[in-house]
Amino acid sequence: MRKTVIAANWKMHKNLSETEEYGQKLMTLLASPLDAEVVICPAFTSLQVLSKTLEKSPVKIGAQNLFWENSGAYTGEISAPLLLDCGCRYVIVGHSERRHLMNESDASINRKLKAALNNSLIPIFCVGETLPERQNNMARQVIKEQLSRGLDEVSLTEGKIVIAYEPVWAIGTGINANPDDAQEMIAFIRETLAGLYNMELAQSISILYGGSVKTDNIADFMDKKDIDGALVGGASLNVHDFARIVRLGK
Ligand code: G2H
Repeated sequence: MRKTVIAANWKMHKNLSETEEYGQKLMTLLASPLDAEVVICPAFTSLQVLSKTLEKSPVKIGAQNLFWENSGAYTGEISAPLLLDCGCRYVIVGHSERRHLMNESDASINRKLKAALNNSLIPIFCVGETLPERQNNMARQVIKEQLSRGLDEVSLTEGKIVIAYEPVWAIGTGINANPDDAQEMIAFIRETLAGLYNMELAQSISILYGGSVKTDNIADFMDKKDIDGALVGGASLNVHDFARIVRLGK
């Protein structure tokens, strides 16, 4: 049985008071037992306050990025031990906004995945093709390369990583992927993981869909057999919408 994971990616939104208010409201909205693992990934500046606000709740905290060294003269960077100290259990690695806006390469993503795993943080490793890549029938090849390069020499055991399939053309555009297409690509990701590792491990890894997930489409994604949850951006900023997505995503 794979774990259902519903993760919020707040991106560069919410100040400290908005974070605290959201956390308190979420506690009341998700007071009854949860079927899914719920993860909130706020900006670095909100990690500590959110972790404190949610300390009595089963909701987990994640960061949106990390640096691969544990400490040192790396101005502006944040390490895995610093994230753990703020209460993080998860960290997003390789989000397309970082790949495209900050020029993150598969090689740097690989170092970040290793740093997260070496420090017992669970990476939410994002992969996804752009629209031209999809239109040129290159989606599978791109995803396969992102997975094999990102996971190069990464040893994995059950429960240590979550993968998110986020087609770049569906991110923040309001245009979600067709759930059948998402299922097909996520099944392909699982097949690729089976080739890189083994079928048993591939079957145990939770693979999420991300890209314009909302209250009115989450159930269609969750109906698909290989889709184990969602990485939710814009719709996670409203606490009522996010709580609804969590309940619909079980
Ligand atoms: C994709 C997603 C969250 P949104 O970036 O990672 O954002 O749901 O706004 O498309």
